[in-house]
Amino acid sequence: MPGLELAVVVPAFNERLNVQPLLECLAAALRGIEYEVIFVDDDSPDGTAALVRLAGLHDRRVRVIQRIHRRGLASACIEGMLSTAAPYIAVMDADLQHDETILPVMLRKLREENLDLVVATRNTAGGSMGEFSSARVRLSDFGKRLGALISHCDLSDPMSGFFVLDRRFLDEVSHSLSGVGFKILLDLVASSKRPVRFGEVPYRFRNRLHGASKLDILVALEYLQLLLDKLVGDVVSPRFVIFGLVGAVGVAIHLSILFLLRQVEHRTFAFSQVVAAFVVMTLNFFLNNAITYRDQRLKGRGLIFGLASFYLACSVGAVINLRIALFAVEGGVSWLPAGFFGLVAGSVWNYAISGIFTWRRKKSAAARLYSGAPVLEKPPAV
Ligand SMILES: Nc1nc2c(ncn2[C@@H]2O[C@H](COP(=O)(O)OP(=O)(O)O)[C@@H](O)[C@H]2O)c(=O)[nH]1
Ligand SMILES: [Mg+2]
Repeated sequence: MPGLELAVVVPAFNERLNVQPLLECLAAALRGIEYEVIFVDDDSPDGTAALVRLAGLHDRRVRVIQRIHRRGLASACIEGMLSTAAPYIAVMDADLQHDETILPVMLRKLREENLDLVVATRNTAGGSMGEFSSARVRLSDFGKRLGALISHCDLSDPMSGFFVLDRRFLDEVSHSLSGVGFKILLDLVASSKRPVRFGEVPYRFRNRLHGASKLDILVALEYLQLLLDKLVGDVVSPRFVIFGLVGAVGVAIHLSILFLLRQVEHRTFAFSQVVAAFVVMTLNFFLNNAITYRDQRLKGRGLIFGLASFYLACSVGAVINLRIALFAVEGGVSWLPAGFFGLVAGSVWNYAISGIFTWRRKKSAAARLYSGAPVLEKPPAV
């Protein structure tokens, strides 16, 4: 029996209606190729995972990785790619927007030209952007230019989510991947320490038949996070940079409220300072929950506990800020750098403590199950 040649990794969120049509399209397009299809589902409420498992009962080439308490397109693709033994790996969307009939062409090109990667591109001659709004095309062009800067790779469609790669290339870059946001292709090429050998195959981007796009404004922020990680990720965590930016907005708002209450309302300094601090802590909490910790966003009761722990963490942070600044001033440092040191120390504290208590990762069911189990000295014999 010929061995497995190609794995098709399909990130999916609420794509129930597209599962069966996609499997049929792949079966027709990949006739003669030994392949498997791996859906990576983030616990879609519409039951996508259960449906894929049902399909897997009748077709052993089909399986699903169901991730609980997780979200993210790029990280889903990475986990799918790492889960297969196939020497060639394709990534494509579940929504039938990617034209599966060009997969054999891409695979042949990858093999015959000994490439790392073949990308299906939407905007070279012969390809098309489908019915995208002009604003979205402009945004995509802007992102593309930024992406080219960090990836040192002249892809004509670096935002494409449809490509085939050689497993050896994946192994080369897997430890450097950021796994943030929507742009897995950019992540892959920007993680390479050497020029990537790539090819391109144009295709016509189809319109969605079922389900809705998951792209929203926060995806743009995640893209920024990916760029940050690729630029400064070795030095400082991009999450900390975003936390710091949210904090900087907070400082500006704090000073504005203080000014308003003191100068316009003529309130006492202590009152104004306390009101400003509470408004800003609350605002920062919700901004961090929506942006910085988007992947671990707190909801419902968790939101209330989270807010309370954030108030507590930031109050201690404020004391540390003040102590350090005063200490520096007493040591002869002038007030501006002293204030800055205090602010940085307070922010590092807030970031560290809120990361541990406010947005602590939920323990997965598996982790809870195994937490009491003895640690194996040696891997079990297979
Ligand atoms: N596992 C997983 N898949 C996702 C997530 N967000 C989007 N997807 C899937 O990724 C693919 C592309 O998303 P889509 O919303 O169609 O993006 P668009 O084509 O750029 O509008 C689709 O197959 C989605 O179901 C996610 O958070 N987790
Ligand atoms: Mg889509």
